[in-house]
Amino acid sequence: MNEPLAESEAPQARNSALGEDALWHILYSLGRDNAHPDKHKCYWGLVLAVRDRMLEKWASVQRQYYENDDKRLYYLSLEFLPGKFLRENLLSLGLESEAHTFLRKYSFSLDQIMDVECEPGLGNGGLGRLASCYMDSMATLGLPAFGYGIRYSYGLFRQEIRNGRQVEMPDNWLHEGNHWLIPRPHGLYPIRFYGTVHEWQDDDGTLRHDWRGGDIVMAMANDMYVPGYRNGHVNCIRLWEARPHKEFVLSSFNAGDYIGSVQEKIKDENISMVLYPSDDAPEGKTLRLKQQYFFVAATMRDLVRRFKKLNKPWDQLPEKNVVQLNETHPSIAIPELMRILLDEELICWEDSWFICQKLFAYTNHTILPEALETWPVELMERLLPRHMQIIYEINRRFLEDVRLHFRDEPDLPSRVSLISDGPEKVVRMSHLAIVGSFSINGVSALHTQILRDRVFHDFIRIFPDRFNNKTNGITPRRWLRQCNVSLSWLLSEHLGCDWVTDLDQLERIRELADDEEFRHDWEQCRLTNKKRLADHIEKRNGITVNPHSIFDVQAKRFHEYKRQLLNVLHIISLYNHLRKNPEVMMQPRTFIFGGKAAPSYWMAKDIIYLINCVARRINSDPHTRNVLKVIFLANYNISLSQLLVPATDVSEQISTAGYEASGTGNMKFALNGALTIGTRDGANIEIGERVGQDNIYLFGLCEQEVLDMRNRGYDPWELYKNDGELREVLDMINSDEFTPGNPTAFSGIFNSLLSGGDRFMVLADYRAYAETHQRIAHEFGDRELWIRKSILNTAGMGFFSSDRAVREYMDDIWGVKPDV
Ligand code: GPU
Repeated sequence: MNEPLAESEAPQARNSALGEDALWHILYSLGRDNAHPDKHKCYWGLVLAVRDRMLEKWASVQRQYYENDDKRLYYLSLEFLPGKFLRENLLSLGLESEAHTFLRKYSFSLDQIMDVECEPGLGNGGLGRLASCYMDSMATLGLPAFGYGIRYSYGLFRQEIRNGRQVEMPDNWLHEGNHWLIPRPHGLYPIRFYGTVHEWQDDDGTLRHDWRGGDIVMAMANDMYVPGYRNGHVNCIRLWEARPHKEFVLSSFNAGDYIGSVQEKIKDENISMVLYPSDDAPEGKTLRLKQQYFFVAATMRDLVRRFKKLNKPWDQLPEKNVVQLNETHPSIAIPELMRILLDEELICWEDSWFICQKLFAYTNHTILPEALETWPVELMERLLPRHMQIIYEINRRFLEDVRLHFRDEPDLPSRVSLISDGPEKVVRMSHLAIVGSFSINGVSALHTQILRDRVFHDFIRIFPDRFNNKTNGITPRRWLRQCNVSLSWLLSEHLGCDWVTDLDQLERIRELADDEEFRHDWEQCRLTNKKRLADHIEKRNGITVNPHSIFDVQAKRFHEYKRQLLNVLHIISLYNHLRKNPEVMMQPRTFIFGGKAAPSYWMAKDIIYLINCVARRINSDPHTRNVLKVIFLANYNISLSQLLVPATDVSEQISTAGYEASGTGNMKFALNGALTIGTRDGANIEIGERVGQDNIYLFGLCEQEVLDMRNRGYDPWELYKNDGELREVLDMINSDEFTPGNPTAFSGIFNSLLSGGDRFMVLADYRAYAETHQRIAHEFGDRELWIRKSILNTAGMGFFSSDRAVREYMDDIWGVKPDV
């Protein structure tokens, strides 16, 4: 993303062997003896050799963008979750076998050296992982696209389980340095906070504004490269890191305040220090708003700098660029661009606003009211005084328009206002994003419908053409080809290799579901994956699980709406049933959980504790442990997910209908041949349509029924009274059954389900859930039936490729074209 090299300076493509280059780098780049490289040296040597090859391609692709005058896409996201790089990059660049040859010489496997790599946890969950899947597809489709985010020094915390409870440990992922990331210490951008706004008049007498003073923090780029799948294309994700402002530090030095100046330096670097560990529920802290503005301001500088080099008039900015906002987190980009155009480029309001509204597009990822971002006006006024003025002016003009067009609806302006009048005035970031964008999309059909009908209903009438749906997708490279090698081989044997970039090809295995030999091979692949997971569980948790049991997995962030509770309640009732009927034949089951809770989300942490207490009790009961196991895998992340996904028989997607915007874990499991037990929520509905209703287990209240039931007055105590099995389970939770000597350990959970009104309708869906599980256990026993369903799941999942999703964005929203 630096200046493109002139043709004569262009590097020559590498033609030495990958292994030779790795050895070269061990000596000359790492400064280590390369005579008998150990695992670490082999890993880092390989990384540098792979990186060389990516950089060559990247440089030529950048040159191409300029030469072809391409329209560029800027994808702004406060989170990215790329997972480990080495294997993925080898795969994309077609360098796997060369890497194997090199490693074999030193008796290492790729698996072994992958242990050296640490995973960048620069995101919380679905939203960050989606950004990474989309970056992969953009590179694979050859789009002129740039990812932008923050290089957090500390990623999402590492989760340990101690005495059954989550403990958060810092994730110092950069402690060894990281050669996948290239820092660019030259050409830093100054980013301002606080300060004051001065007014002045230009020669025409127009009132102008100038934001001055305050604190300056420098933004330094760190570039991370994303190769397309075997197409010679490489894009880049630019992650900004906060650096101290030199002059400021110097002036303090001169004043003799050495310690004071060092403290200032530390304060400035804080901005990019740590990722906020909340998901679907923003924390209204000043530092978070600083992070948002910091990365957005630096990004808009990059965009404007590149545009200016083209020497085109400003009204062509949206013809040559488009900015996709991943949630409202980067939506301060809208007033920031207004500020640049108005105050620095001295363009008039109307033209500036016209440019903005044609440039930005906004993706919404949640309808949870507590997750819709707002910022106190008072904070915004202090931290970003000019932006607050601009937001007021955007709002004034917008509301004037609304009043004009909707004369007979006097309440409408206050409902759609960018600023809400409560006890504390706040800026509603989603309203800002809607008013300032030409496209607003939801992430599944149901979610977009809910945005239309409820959450943004007023805006649909004001901007009917702006709203659209883009159902999420996942990259088949990481989520099938890489994580499920055995199944990938089987697929390629029958389909050829094109499915990796054309996932609809999977349809062609539908007919093989009737082929006994294919079904046998399919089952063997699944068993291999399950054994690998069983080994991992044995190593990590010291518990032996039966690879022939049903592997039932719920792996995702802990949130009440995702209802891990519903799952545990059912496990306890299965346990009760077994104890009461020791002679009963039951399909052996292994229930596996993984996921982190936000450190301040007490209820979610209690649910983790409950699962671990129930697991301890069940796993140690000699009467049940051959048929029932409960496993909590600590520190769920992308790497662990890659191990879980291909080994899962039953995928738990059981959010309260209407609450999960889309879900993407649901897609990963089904793509790998798991059967879903799920509610009619998010993308589950569309998965059902694609894989066939016979091949998915949908249960429980649908979104409308949830609303109706709540409106009618839902009383969880009624269910408690009438369902004896459920009551027994709840009473156990409300006693010291799982926490001997401490009967109140889970009273918070008990109360939330009963006196608290059961906001997420756990009890309401309980019976349907338990019955569905019974059907699953029965059908799992019929191997032919189950494997057939498993194959039909994979066969139907082509639609959920992120290549399809990105193509839809490209055609309907971005208007960018592949350049390969
Ligand atoms: N999501 Br908002 C997050 O992971 N974090 C967030 O802060 C917000 C949404 C998720 C949704 O919960 C999930 O349903 C969706 O699949 C995912 O974003 C990607 O769209």
